[in-house]
Amino acid sequence: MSQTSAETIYLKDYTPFGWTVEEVHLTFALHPTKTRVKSRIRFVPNPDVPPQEFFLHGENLTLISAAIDGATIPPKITPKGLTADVPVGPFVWESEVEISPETNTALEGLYMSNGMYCTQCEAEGFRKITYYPDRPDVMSTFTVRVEGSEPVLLSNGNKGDAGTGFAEWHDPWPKPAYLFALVAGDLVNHPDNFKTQSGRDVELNIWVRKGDEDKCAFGMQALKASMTWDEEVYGREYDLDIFNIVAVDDFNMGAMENKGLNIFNSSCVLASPETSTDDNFERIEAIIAHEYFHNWTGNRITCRDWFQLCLKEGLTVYRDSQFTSDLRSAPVKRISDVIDLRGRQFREDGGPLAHPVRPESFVEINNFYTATVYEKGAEVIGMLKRLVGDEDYYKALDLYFTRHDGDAATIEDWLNVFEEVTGRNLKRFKRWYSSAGTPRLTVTDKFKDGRYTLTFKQETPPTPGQPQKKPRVIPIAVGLLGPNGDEVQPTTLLEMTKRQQSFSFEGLASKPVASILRDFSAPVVLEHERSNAERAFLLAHDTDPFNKWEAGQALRRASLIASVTTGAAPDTAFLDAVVRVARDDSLDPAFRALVLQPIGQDDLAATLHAQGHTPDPQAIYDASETMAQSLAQELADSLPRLYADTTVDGPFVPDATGAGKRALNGRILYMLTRMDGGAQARAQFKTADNMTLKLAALNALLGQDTGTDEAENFFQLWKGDRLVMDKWFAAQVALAKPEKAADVAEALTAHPLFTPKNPNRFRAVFGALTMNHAGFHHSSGRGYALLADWLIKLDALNPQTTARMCTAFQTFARYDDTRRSLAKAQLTRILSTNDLSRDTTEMVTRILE
Ligand code: 0A1
Ligand code: ZN
Repeated sequence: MSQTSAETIYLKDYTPFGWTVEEVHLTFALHPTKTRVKSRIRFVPNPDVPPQEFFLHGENLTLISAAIDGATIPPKITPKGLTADVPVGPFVWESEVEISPETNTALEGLYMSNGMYCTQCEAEGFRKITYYPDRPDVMSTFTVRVEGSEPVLLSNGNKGDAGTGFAEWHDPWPKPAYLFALVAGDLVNHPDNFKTQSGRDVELNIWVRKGDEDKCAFGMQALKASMTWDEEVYGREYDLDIFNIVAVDDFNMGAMENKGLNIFNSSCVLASPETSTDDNFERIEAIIAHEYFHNWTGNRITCRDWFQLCLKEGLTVYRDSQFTSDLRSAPVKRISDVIDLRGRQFREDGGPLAHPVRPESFVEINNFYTATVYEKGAEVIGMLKRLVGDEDYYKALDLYFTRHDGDAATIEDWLNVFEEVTGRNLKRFKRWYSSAGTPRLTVTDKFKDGRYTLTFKQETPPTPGQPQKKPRVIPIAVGLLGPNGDEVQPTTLLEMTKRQQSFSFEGLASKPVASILRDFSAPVVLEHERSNAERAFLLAHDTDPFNKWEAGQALRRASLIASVTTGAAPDTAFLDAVVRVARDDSLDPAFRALVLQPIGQDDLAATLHAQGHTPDPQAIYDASETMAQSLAQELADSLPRLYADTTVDGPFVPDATGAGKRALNGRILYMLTRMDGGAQARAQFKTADNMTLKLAALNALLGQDTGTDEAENFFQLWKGDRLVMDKWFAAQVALAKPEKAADVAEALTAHPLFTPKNPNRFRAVFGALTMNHAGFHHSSGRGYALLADWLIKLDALNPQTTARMCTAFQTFARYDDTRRSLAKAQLTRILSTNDLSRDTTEMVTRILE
């Protein structure tokens, strides 16, 4: 049976902790199964809070001793912590507990990864290390002594005493427990240093397992670039003498911003041209920046409670996307972000897991590290910046940093600084934080006597617990093009505040073509009936790169939907327009690659569903294949020339220019492989000296159901490299034909290198299966059953990753009766598993509701 006692936590129930914590002293005596943790904590009653029972969180701890002001006490142990009678005034709490890092497969708290000790405390992992008020609004300075035989012993803050078998660390900045970290192991470092804008020297290190030293240079460069960028753009300087990054192989998420000691999933920091693709490099750069930026947005100013998670995550994602735009190409970054937003966040917002950017309740907070909190949270900040303008945005941020430094803050605090700086009332805008669901924005237009009028209507479909929606403030960036393609109205921002609203442009000689929602100025679905000729016109002439790309997408989408619903052949307007873009050497290769990129099949299923159809995954797959084949045929004559043009001379440099050309190489090679039986891809596979080109070749072959020899060769070459092996596992499943995908995945689970204990490996196989849309949703139900089998196994080891992977089922209600009942049967089977975790129970329950 699943756990039924899980309690729901509500935002409205927030009450502060009754004490402040003035100092925390921790001593760790490390041992794989018997680590001892001693704590000494000074508590001072908070005069502003009515007296309350003294309660400390604690889970899976063996209490050895507890004392108050030096006198041993018998605390009362509860399933979630302990309570004790405490003095009326300040007191010193001491305790000693025993924990077992080696058997901690949940990867939360203190655990071991390949012989190395590491921690993950966000959101509520610290309570698995010692008894503590484990909540983000309790902040304190920490002094930590680590005792162990490992050569490297790390914790947060600055270095203190160290000697054989021990090291001490002191973090002078008060922090919540979720930012605590400890690492111990036989590690080697890639050192460097940084001088801050005020002239302070900071020691920088990336710590890795022996053998990975040659994969740190890029991460270090990204770290230094991030430190400089945050000084230049936000005026934020680093505040300790040392900044450490550690790479660990077993990690549930991407990385963690622990104060002065960031811990990274090794896949998000280790990079080399031979083993990493351009996408990997860009992601690593962004994640290093993201974690570093948290030092101010998350650490110096943290969250009052976990409902405010978007306060740090939305803002930090927004900041890291600004950083990538500045370092690379802003339009390419924007288009990629929107593809990701539609693929993950719109999907979440349109299904049973929809929740507001600031949720109002949760059972397990780990289930709310979502695309909505992160990516939509960042979009909301982007809209705010558009509405108030750059100057006021940075003024508001300065005020936020000065006023709230050292605080555990709320969304109200965040919006207040904007209201103060701009004099605006943001009450309506705040609905973006409280209302779930993606607004649909319909637009109609009218032209008369030189006046062009756009009328918008907004409507947000109901989401769980929110049947009715109030209108939101929607910033709509619009530009107008004249009949010859010239821009007659440069981008202007319309501020929509009502359910329905019209905006007019005067003095036009003829009816213009409107480019609406430029730069994707709001996270909405734009419904705009227009002719393919208009779309092709925009693809050719729009000066806004996002909308230029979007016009191509609209053409492609319309053609695919027609193919799926009526069996129509790919639309020639689309084929002609895309061929023109592909051949246009004046356009950025990265942009051309994005125009050539297929629309995700899950995204098409969502569109079909929204239009009232029942999506058939196999039909969507067939239409996508036909489209790809037609495009390859249309472009056939140019493919060899285009392919040759993607050659990048000289050694591999993971910058935007080279990456753009290689992205186009991947697209062209994919088409070429359809036409030449794989000859060029085989040649590229043999000669490629970097992973981007090698993997592009392997993918092109696997996509045509060939490449077995290359896959074997790849395996022999890279079987000693964990991260490259993840690519090998994933590629085979992702590119398998629908009817084979589940079999391929199942066979790979029997491979000696497969293990469910490593989240990266588990995700390589099952993440790839769930992203193989027609394979996962195959009418046999094999995809559903296989995933359910493994989720049940994984839940006993690692609830967090299990719960996260359950999201593959969140769209099940879109499909036909057969698929729906097959999926439902698997979800019900998962839910009836004995001792199912709270994490997974919550997710499956919400999906089934
Ligand atoms: N705060 C980190 C991500 C993170 C979140 C939760 C975790 O465990 C539940 C681990 C890491 C970030 O935004 O990068
Ligand atoms: Zn973050």
